Amino acid sequence: MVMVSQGRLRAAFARRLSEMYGQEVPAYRTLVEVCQKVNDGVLRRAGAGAERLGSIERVTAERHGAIRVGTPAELRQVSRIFGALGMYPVGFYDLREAAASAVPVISTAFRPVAADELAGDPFRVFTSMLTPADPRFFDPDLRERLARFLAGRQLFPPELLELADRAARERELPQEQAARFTHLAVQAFALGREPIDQAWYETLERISAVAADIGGVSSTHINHLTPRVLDIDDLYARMTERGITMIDQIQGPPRWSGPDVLLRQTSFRALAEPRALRRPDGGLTTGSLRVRFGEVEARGIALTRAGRERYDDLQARADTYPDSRTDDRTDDRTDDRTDDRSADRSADGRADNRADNRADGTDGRARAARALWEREFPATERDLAVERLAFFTYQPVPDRPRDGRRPGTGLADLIDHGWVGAEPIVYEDFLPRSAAGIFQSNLTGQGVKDDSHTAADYDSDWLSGAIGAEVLDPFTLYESQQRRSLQETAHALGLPEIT
Ligand code: OOG
Ligand code: NI
Repeated sequence: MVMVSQGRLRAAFARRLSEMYGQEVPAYRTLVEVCQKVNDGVLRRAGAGAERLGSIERVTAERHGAIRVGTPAELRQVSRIFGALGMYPVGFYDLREAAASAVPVISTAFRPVAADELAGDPFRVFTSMLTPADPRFFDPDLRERLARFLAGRQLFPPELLELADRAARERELPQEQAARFTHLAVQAFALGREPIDQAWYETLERISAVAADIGGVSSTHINHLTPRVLDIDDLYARMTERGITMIDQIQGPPRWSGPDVLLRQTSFRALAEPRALRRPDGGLTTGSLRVRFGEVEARGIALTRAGRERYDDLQARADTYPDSRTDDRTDDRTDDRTDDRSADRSADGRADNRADNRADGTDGRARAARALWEREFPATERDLAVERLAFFTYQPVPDRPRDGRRPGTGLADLIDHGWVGAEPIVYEDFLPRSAAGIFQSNLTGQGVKDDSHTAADYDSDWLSGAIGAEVLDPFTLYESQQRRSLQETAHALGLPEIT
């Protein structure tokens, strides 16, 4: 019997999901096509350097999706399905606080955690769950009606869940069952065709478009599927040239001359899609809803807690810059300097200035952010490593000095004297502020959030309990990968430890 491993099952699912989404959302196909062109270009210009943060095979296949569910019971089922694919909940995101408009959800991301699984196919799904217990959004009556509606729907057929449990238990499925699992799973995440109760949908929409998208329909759906691009500024410019209106900025770190860190994302607005609606009088009509959108991302090096604090601080300071397009001229000095440095950047095959003019060159805040980064954020991988601001795996350099000298134990010395090499660890997670920005850019209205009520408490432990599996801490995962490599390197060099 031919068996399909969890890793291959995950890759197959990601591929099939992408085919389904491409059929349903043509703009997604354009996005993938443009990503491909950009990535080919970077590969041509930068050669092996383009693969510093993952092989081109990984990057080409790499996607993340997002889904939203209503209850802990639904979330547990999602967890069983992704568990079959070797994906586990990592990270807790509270978007109720991160977003300015009403986004009544908490989230985690299901993803592989082992380095070899991530290198194979890192498919991940940002998964949000409604927070009906939060009185800032829902009054007792609506909470009750929501609970009743959600209890009455079935997102996943029992056969899918049984196959999922088997795959998780046996860590593989026979080919035939694997095909059936993939088919059912892809279907479960397609856009629902059942008529939507218009009055109920609109009731929820007044509170929050996200609440309506989750609790107003009888199924769940992938609301975007995000490819990975190696030069997001170039992509932004090309999409704009093709007449696709992107949100007005790229979320995350600014474009700058130093290493890519964390995550940069941008998106285009959900397209209006026809949906069957059931009117209050029982008749059917066709309406249009905007629930599926396009997003693209560039990934960088994972930051340590200290690095992340540095990042958050720089972002907060950049935010205080007035967002005005007339500020450009006041900033000339900064501009000269950053332009000098971006010349180096093109030399190693990165974005040219073309994208800069569009994506952030006309935006005072983005330029300020960039200037701030050029001034304050370490500009080399080496500095990020020795200042313990980013995560790396370390290994002994094969042709290290063999002159009989004993190396010291300090990381900086070991790197600088050619004993130890550092490979960046890719950031595999999400950023709450960017996620909130993505949610927000797709909402039709602000919704209602009544701050005279106290927020309902939800945290990572609560979510672990709801899922029935521990929500893993991303920092701990990166940290242990780095620590293992430091221990092995120390051992290989005959050192007691590396400090
Ligand atoms: C999820 C938005 C978050 C990201 O990439 O930050 C997200 C959603 O809209 O359901 O996918
Ligand atoms: Ni996303």
